[in-house]
Amino acid sequence: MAIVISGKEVSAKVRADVKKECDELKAKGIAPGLAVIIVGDDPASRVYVNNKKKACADVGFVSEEYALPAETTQEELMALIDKLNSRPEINGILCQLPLPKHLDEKAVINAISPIKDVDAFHPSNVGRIMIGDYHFLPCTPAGVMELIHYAGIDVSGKSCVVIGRSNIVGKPMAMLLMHENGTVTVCHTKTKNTAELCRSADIIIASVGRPKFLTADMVKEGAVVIDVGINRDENGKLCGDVDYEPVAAKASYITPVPGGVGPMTIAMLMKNTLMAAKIQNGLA
Ligand code: BQF
Repeated sequence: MAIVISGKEVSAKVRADVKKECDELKAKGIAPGLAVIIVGDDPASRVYVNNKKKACADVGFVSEEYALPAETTQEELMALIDKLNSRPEINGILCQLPLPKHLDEKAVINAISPIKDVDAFHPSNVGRIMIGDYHFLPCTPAGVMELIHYAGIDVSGKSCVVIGRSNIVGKPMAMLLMHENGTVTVCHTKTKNTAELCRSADIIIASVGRPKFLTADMVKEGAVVIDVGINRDENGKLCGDVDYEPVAAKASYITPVPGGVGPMTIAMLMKNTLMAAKIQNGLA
C-alpha cells in the first residue's frame, strides 16, 4: 500500500517559509506584489485566481486582481501588461490561461517582463530552464519536484515516464527530471505503447487530463505515481488522471487529488513571487 504524499501538508510548509522571508523583506521596507489578470468568466479560472489571491494574503504579499471582460481586446490587454511591467511595486505578473479564443496567448506571454514572469512561461525563462540557469521554475513541475524531494525519493538513474507534453507541465517536467539525472520518456497522444512504457517506469507523472487514465495494470509494483490531473468525474467531483485505489495498492508513493500537486502549484507561485521581489530589489 502506497505512502500518500500530502500536497496540502508540503504546500503549507513552503508557504510558511515564504511567509517568514516575506516578513524579513517587509522589515526592510519591501512588500512583494503580484498582479493577477483574468479575462472572461471561466469558472475554473475563477477558482484558481481566488486560490492565488488567498495564498498571497496568507504569506503577506500584496495582490492586485485585474478581472477583464471576455470582450477585452488584445491592445487593451497589452496596455495593461505594459503598465504593470513599469510599476516597481509589482514584482510578479501572471495572466490566467486559457484566454478567450480571440486573444493571442503567445503575444501576452511574450509581453510580460521576464523578470516578473512568475509562471516562467516567457521564452527567455523557458530557455533558461533548458540550460539549468534559471530564477523561476514553472509552478506545477516545480511543485512535483518539491513533493518528490519531501518524500525522500531519489530521481537519479530512475526511469521516469511523463504522460503529456504540454509547454506548461509535460515538457518542463521532463527537463526537471533530467536535471536530477532521471532517464525520461515522454508519452503523448501518438505514443503507441504508453501502457508498456509506464509498466517499466520507476516514477510516473500523469498529466493527461483524463479521469482514470492511469490504471493499475500500467503500474509496476513499488512505482512512484504523481497525479497532476485536475478533472471532474461523472458526478462532478474533482479527480486526477489516476485510477486511485487500485493504483495506490501497487505504488510505493502516490499523490491524491485534491490535495496533491494542485496546492503545490499555488505554493510554488508564492515562492517565485518572493524570488522576483528579491531580484528586483537587488537581494538575489
Ligand atoms: C487541490 C490549472 C489546469 C489548467 C489551468 C489546489 C488548485 C487546484 C487543485 C489550483 C490549475 C490547477 C491552476 C487544488 C491552479 C492547480 O486542492 O487539489 C489548487 O488552484 N491550481 C491554474 O492556475 O491553472 C490551471 C489546471
